[in-house]
Amino acid sequence: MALELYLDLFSQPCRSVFIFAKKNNIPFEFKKISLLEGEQYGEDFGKINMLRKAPAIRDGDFTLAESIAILQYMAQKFSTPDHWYPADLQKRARVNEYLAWQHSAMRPHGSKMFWLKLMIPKVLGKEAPKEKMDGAMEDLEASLNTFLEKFLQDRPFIAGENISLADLVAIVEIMQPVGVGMDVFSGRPKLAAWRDRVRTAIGEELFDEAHQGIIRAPELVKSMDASKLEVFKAWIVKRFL
Ligand SMILES: N[C@@H](CCC(=O)N[C@@H](CS)C(=O)NCC(=O)O)C(=O)O
Repeated sequence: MALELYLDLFSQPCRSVFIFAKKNNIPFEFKKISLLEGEQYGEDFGKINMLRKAPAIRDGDFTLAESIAILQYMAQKFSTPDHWYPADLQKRARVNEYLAWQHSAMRPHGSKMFWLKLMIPKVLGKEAPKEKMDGAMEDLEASLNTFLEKFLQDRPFIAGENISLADLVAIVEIMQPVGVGMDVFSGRPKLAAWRDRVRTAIGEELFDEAHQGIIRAPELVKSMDASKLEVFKAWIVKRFL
């Protein structure tokens, strides 16, 4: 039986799981879970992931949450090419180092721009306060600088000569603010060159397929019925304002 992948490609960790499975020809069934429509709170999804977050997977009677755990599970189960999650102790440690860091830096900082720039105006009907935007921008810039100085340095990819899970997890997060119109690559030629290498390694068609939703996010969100997004109001105020 094929893996069931529960995904919404608006979500960065879902894109990494989607790209990894497709790139490695892992047979799977795409189970769309629409986060903005609140499908993660439904009874059926609760049985797949009680954390009520996407991505999640089902492999027979085994279910798994958390994108990093899912990527590692797929890499091991399907014996994907070594470069994704190298067996070499220190190369793997380099990948793990980035995967551990990004949870509390690149991920929240990229994601925050998406909510402040796009979702807050839509849900609350007003722009996010300037000081919140400025603070979020500072955090994102700091994460991008750390990414370049500490994690990428002068290497083609985070763990060396080849793409790994670390680059995949990084690119999907860095593309989130791009989706709301921020050109994070402008003025950062090393970052832009790395993005091009990652896109080529993944395959341009697959990269673009995974990101087409987020690139069109402003247009898609604009056409959404704001009353359906009411459920996010309290959460946004608590988390971002
Ligand atoms: N640490 C988790 C994060 C998953 C996560 O935060 N998913 C978000 C989308 S990017 C989600 O499902 N949000 C729905 C919600 O919080 O209601 C992972 O890497 O899989």
